Formats: sequence, structure tokens, C-alpha cells
Amino acid sequence: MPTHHDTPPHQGNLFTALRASFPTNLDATAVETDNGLFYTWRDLDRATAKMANLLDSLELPEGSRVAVQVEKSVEALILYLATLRAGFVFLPLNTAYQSAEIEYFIGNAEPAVVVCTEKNFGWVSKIAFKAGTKHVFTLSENVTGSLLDRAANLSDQHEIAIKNSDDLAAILYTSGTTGRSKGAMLTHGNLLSNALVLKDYWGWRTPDQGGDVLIHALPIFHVHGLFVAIHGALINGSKMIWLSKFDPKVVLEKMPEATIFMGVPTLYVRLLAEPGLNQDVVKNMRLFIAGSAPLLIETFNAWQTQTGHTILERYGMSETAMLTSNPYDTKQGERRGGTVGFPLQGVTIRVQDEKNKTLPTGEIGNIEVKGPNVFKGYWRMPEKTAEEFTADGFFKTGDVGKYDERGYITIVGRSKDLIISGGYNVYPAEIEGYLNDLPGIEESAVIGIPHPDFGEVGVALLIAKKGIILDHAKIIANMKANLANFKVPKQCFVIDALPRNTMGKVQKNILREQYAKGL
Ligand code: MLC
Ligand code: AMP
Repeated sequence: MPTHHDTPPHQGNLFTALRASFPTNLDATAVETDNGLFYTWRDLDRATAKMANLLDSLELPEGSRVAVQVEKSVEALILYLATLRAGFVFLPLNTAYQSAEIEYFIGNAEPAVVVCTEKNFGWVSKIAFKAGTKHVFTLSENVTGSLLDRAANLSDQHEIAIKNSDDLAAILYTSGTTGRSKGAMLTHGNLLSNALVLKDYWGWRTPDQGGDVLIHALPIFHVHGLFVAIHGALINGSKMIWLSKFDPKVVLEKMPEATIFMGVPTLYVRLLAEPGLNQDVVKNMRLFIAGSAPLLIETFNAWQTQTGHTILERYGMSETAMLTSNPYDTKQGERRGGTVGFPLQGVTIRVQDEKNKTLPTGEIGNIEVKGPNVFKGYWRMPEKTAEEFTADGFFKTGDVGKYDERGYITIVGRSKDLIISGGYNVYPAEIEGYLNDLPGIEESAVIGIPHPDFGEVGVALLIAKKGIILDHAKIIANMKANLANFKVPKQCFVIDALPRNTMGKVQKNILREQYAKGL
């Protein structure tokens, strides 16, 4: 497992590096929101200090987790930064998660602090107190809640907590092909090394070089919106246009003031459907970045035709942050549609066969990675962690791909049974487990099929218990009431039997072929 003791402890804190990158003019705008609020760099500094002082005042044990399920707001961003600043571990939770999901995460992570919306306080606090959490605060998107009330009167000066670069900064839950979700433990060093590499590779322009302006339209509970976008802007002293949710019309309205946009492929598909997308609207834009799911070549080409810009596609995951990227600088090569580019500086990527032999260029195999960005392991799951690393320290991504003769990597599939829908991961095993427990269902299989908007969506194949007639609408309604909405299969089909191989394993490839045109 990688450890990094290469920086003095006080410089190990990611927040130290972010704070050091604030522009000298602290009165410049750091964040502008879609509801007309402006936050200066001084505001960010003072507000993170107040909130960090609040966390300090709770006298939490070293390494305490701060679990957060709130709507997107600048205050939520401040809470993230304050957690780093105070040296605790940030645990973001998708706002779509419902009570059973939250109960698992809180039970597993045992956070010392939970922050939720005022609307959800009743049920979330119940779960949290039951799990032993001592402090539950509220934070709502309209800048209200006990978190802000409690921080308001505290000092706006705060000494950044001393951290080693291998101390934990965040835990991101990511599901497995079997069993429950695993918390990927990311260190200050993992995140800082990645941010610094991307700052260079994507040619971010500091305020002295004219500055960049990022449109931030992604949720802030996953790697893309939380780390790649936020760290990218902050470590460069660049302003963010902060959109509470993705709305293609609002993005286009803001685009003339911006230079960088980041999105999952669905965001590009939806922008392309807007009549207002043209070369004029993007005239100040320097860079469009896509990732988190495969970008179809049709989307890549249509974007080029309609805007004159070539999307830069990159590849990463929760356990590793960013791994590869197409080049920004044309001197380093063209941006090749259908590929995810080259390994980032410091990242080693190899393509292995089933016997763990490295394959030559052009051959398809399992992608394994090593580098300062690779996580420390799964929270309290040493065996799972050991299983996912090779003896020589490479992390097995579960993605399948190849190198081409010029060193570009293409992801051709996944060895893990995973559906990526609109940039969110859906693990069939979790949904199948849920379905199999419903009355009347003998067994089930959940597969991903192509979808024009979300790239891929889940479809459930159900086998009914003898003599039972299943009601599709009731099953869907039941799932919607209990699971995060994006996990709910878009359609259910009742069939007689699941195709199985001689080992008894369900042959999902056959089902995928059969139902590819299902919707
Ligand atoms: C919403 N819905 C989805 C969905 N998002 N269904 C499948 N997949 C999705 N991703 C459904 C809801 O269930 C609901 O259905 C209906 O769409 C409307 O919900 P909504 O919340 O109003 O949707 P919308 O705002 O349109 O959201 C779509 C989206 C969002 C594309 C903007 O999904 C999104 O922000 N995706 C980005 C995810 C992301 O940031 N991924 C980064 C992971 S990091 P119903 O039936 O209930 O009405 C990572 C590493 C890396 O992977 O490399 O970056
Ligand atoms: P997550 O665990 O949510 O971070 O999702 C990570 C997974 O998203 C990776 O293992 C890949 O399967 C997928 N992914 C991310 N970026 C890309 C990309 N550009 N192309 C294809 N798949 C991607």
C-alpha cells in the first residue's frame, strides 16, 4: 500500500495548499451562484475558519468522520473545506440515498458528526443517534440550519490542522460487485497530488495569466464534482460559477462568462439538444472536460461540429481520483475521441491478462494502476483491500481496456458487474438482493442497456414464484420508496428462467443482447 511521508506534516493538509493558492486580492469573487450571491476569497477563508472552529469546539477524536447529506450550496462547499481545515475526514452522501442506505453508511462509518437538511433531520438524526453519533447539525440550501447558527459567532481566524499527507481527508462509499458498499479512504496526499498534476496538464490559467472561470454544474458528493472540479478551481485561484443543479439553459446562459466546463456525458448530450448551443455562446471557453462514464463518439463528434471545440475526455474512479487524460496541449498530441488519453504524470497503468501477465500494445485486458493518487484502502475492510491489490502493489480497477500504438488508453468494458447511468454507479447485486427479498419474486437479474440520455440504464428481469403474477408497477413503486431514485431499473420484465452457464452463473451478456432495445 502506498504511503507518503515526503512532505512536512503542516504542509500535508490539502487545505494548506488550496488556501495558499487563493489570489492575493482576497476581495475578488471566488464563487458566484445561480441565485445571485457572490462570495469573495476572503469570505471563503473566514467562513471555513468559523466552521473549522465549530468542529474544533466539539473536541472530536483524531480522524473523526463528518458525514454530510445536504443539497448543493456554497455553504456545503465551505463545510467540506472546513472539515479539511480542521483535519477531520469528510464523508459525502448522495442526496438521493434513502433511510436504509443512510443507515448502512452511518452504521459503517460511525461518524462523530452528521450534517443533514432541516427537512430530513427527523429520520437522519434518529439513525445517527442510534449509531452513536453525538452531533447532528442541519444545513439547508437557503443558507439556514443549526450548523450556520452555531458557527456564526465563532472566530474567523483558524490555524489549519497539522496533517501528514497520508492522513485521511475523505471517505467515498463505492459499492462492490458482492456485499455492501465499501468506503474508499483517500488521503490528503492522494487528493493534492492529483490536483497539482491536473493543474499543469489542463493548463489552468492563474489570475495573473488572465484567470479561468469554471462552471460547476455537478453534484458535490462524488469525485468529479467534489475533487476534480473544486480542487481544480481552488488550487488555481480561479472563480467558480456555482449552479445548484444542472440545467442546460442556465449553463448556456452562464457560458459566455466562463472558460472551463466539466460534465458527465449526459450533460453534453443534454446541452447538444439545446438550440442555444452555438459557436458564439462558447467563444470565451477554453476547455470542455468529460468523464465518469464512456463518452460516445457521436457526442464527441457532434460537439466538435456544433461548437468547434474538442472535448477532452479523462478517466478516473473513487479509489484513485484521476488516472488518465487526453492532452490539453496539442503539442502533446490530439484529443482522440473514444479514448481516455494517457496515464497522468506519476501514474503507472498496465493492462494484464487473467494470469496477471502484462499484455502488449493493442491487446485487451484488466487495467491495473499505481501512483500517489491511489487510495489507502477500504474503511475497516482489510481483506477486501488486500483482494483488490496485486502482490506488487497495483490496484485492480475492474475496468477492461487497451493501449494503442501511440500510448492512448481505451476503456472497452468492465470486468466488474456495474451499470453507469448518467454518471452514477448502480451495482446490480445490490438491486437484485433487494428484489429477491420482495414477496413473489423467486430470483432476478439486473442488467445495463444503452440509453440515449443516461448512456446506460438498468432493466430488471424477474422470475416469479410458482403461481404468482407479479405487478410491475407495484415493484417499481416499492423500489422508488426505498432506494435512491437513480438505482431503480427503468423497466421490469417477467421471464420464465435466467440463462445460466454450466457453472450455474447467470449469463448477463445473453440478457444484455436480448434486451438491448428493451426501452
Ligand atoms: C436522475 N435520474 C436518473 C439519473 N439521474 N436515472 C438514471 N440515472 C441517473 N443518473 C432520474 C430520477 O430517478 C428521476 O426519475 C428523474 O431522472 C428526474 O430526476 P432528477 O434528479 O430531476 O434528474 P436530473 O436533475 O435530470 O439529473 C440527471 C443528471 C444527474 C444527469 C443531471 O444524474 C447527475 O448530476 N449526474 C452526474 C453524476 C456525477 O456527478 N457523477 C460523477 C461520479 S464520479 P423518476 O422516475 O424518479 O422521476 C466518477 C469518477 C470519475 O465516476 O471518473 O469522475
Ligand atoms: P466511481 O467509482 O463512481 O468513481 O466510478 C468509476 C468508474 O467510472 C470507473 O471504474 C470506470 O468504469 C468509469 N469511468 C470513469 N471515467 C470514464 C471514462 N472516461 N470512460 C469510461 N468509463 C469511465
